[in-house]
Amino acid sequence: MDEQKKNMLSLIQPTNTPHLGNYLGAMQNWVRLQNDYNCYFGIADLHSITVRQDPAKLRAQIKESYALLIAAGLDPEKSTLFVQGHNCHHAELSWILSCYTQFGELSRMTQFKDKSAKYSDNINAGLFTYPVLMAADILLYQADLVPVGADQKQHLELARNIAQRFNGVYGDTFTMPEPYITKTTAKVMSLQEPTKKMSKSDENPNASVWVLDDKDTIIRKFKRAVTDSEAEVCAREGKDGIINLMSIYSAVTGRSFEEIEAEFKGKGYGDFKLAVGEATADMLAPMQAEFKRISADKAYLENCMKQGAEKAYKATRKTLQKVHKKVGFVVL
Ligand code: AQP
Repeated sequence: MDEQKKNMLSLIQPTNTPHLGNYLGAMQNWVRLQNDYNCYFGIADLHSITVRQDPAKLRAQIKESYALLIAAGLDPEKSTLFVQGHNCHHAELSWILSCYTQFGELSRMTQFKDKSAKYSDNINAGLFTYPVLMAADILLYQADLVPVGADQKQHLELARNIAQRFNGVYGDTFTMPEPYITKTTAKVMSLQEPTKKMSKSDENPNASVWVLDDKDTIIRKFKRAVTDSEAEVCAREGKDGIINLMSIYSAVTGRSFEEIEAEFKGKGYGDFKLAVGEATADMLAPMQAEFKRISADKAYLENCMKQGAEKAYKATRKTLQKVHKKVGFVVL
């Protein structure tokens, strides 16, 4: 760990194969950030079981997501790449922090309201206390910065409130985390309902582009993307589908909206959708090839996971001991 650098932490849930939104909004940025910060990037397996998972599938997805982080360009030597459940400190701090979190605070979390409506047959306590575990993830690593999407802002605010409360009672214990917003973190929307974000749990097979989809599948999904009845590629109000495709094309090619409008002036949506599909598939191809190569080397992956677990454990031991001392536990 470089003391001069700030700490950054972010996790991804292994609830499915990551989609294009996870890649453009998170993974790609993480790769850019790994040289400038002490980075802790992890697979949030503990969070994922708030929704019922098939055990064999979950295990495969944890390994797949972990391999994808490396395939995307994260260096396990430079950053700490870990699986959350491999470091028991997360669950332990989460319990302690839950005793410093008010029931009312958790009741106000919009994600709890949304998810309990979506999974009404399984409104478990974990779904309710999920933000406390997220606070523990962040505070455990003394994270200065947390790259968050708009959907996670409320949870980060709660983590800050918990830290402030704890520090207020016991003196400086936790670093106050700040949100890290990158310019390129455009939210990728569903290809079928462009007012809804692209999501791992979307059941419509044409709504999300998975980062491991092959070129033909990617192009087919873009061709079926919901747009509008006009035929003009431009970012006007009410053209959510086209704006989403323009944002994706812009993120993938680096072109501005003006340049995109000029490129497709006088052309139909068919040409535009094909171009977005091809550019996306070409961007993902090197990561897919690298994923194939890494996944074949099971010993390498397991070794990286073990090293990541050790690094994560070591990085967080001091914080947890400090917390134990402050609350009055006997530290051996
Ligand atoms: N659509 C998106 N556009 C841009 N960024 C996104 N992220 C998620 N969806 C989009 C960012 O990806 C990181 C990891 O997210 P996560 O695994 O915690 O998943 P999530 O936010 O719960 O997203 P999903 O994929 O929609 O999962 P489900 O369907 O299970 O709720 C985060 O940095 C997130 O902002």
